[in-house]
Amino acid sequence: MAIRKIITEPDPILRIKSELVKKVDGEIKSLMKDMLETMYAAPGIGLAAVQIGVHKRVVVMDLAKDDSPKNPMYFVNPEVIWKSEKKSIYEEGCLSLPKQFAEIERPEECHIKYLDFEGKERILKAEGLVATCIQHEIDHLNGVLFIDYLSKLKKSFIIKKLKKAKKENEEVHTIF
Ligand code: GNR
Ligand code: NI
Repeated sequence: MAIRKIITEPDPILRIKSELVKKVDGEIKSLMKDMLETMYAAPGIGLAAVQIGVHKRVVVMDLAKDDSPKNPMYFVNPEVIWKSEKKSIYEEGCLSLPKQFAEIERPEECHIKYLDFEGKERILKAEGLVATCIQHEIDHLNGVLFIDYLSKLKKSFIIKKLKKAKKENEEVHTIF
C-alpha cells in the first residue's frame, strides 16, 4: 500500500474522462487500497482514481465520523440509475481544490449501480451526505469539478487562487 500524490486544479489531467473497468482484478484492488490510504491521510471522505492520475472509473469513500469505526466503501464503474427531483445543498470541499468550499445543489437522493470490492454488482440507495459525495465522485470520473457549477466569476476567482498557491509552492521548492 502507498500514499499517492493528489492532483490539484488547474491540471488538465482532472478534465480527462475516466474509462470503464473491465474486471475487478488484483491491480484494481491494489489501486483501491492505495486510494483509501491516500484519502485517509489527506484527510477526505471520498476519492476518485483520476485525483491520483489514474483514469479508471474507481471511487472510494468513508463517511464514518472520527469516533466511529472505519467504514470503507468501494465503487467500480458507479452509475446513477435514479435521482430524486428534490434537491439539497451542501457545502462541498474537494482534495483537488485545496481550502476551497462552496454550497452546491444536487439531487437529495440517488440510486447507484456499481461493482463492489469483489466485483459483485450492487445497488446503493443513497441520501444526504452519501448521495452528495457519490455524485461529487462520479463527476470526477467525467472530468467535472464542483467549481463548474458556480458562476464564471466565482469559478475564475477560485482558479486564480489555486494558480497562485501552486506558483508559491513551486518557489518554496526552488529555494530549498
Ligand atoms: O473530503 C471531501 N469532502 C467533501 C465534502 C462535501 C462534499 C464532497 C466532498 S468529497 C471531498 C473529497 C474529494 O475531493 N473527493 O473527490
Ligand atoms: Ni473531489
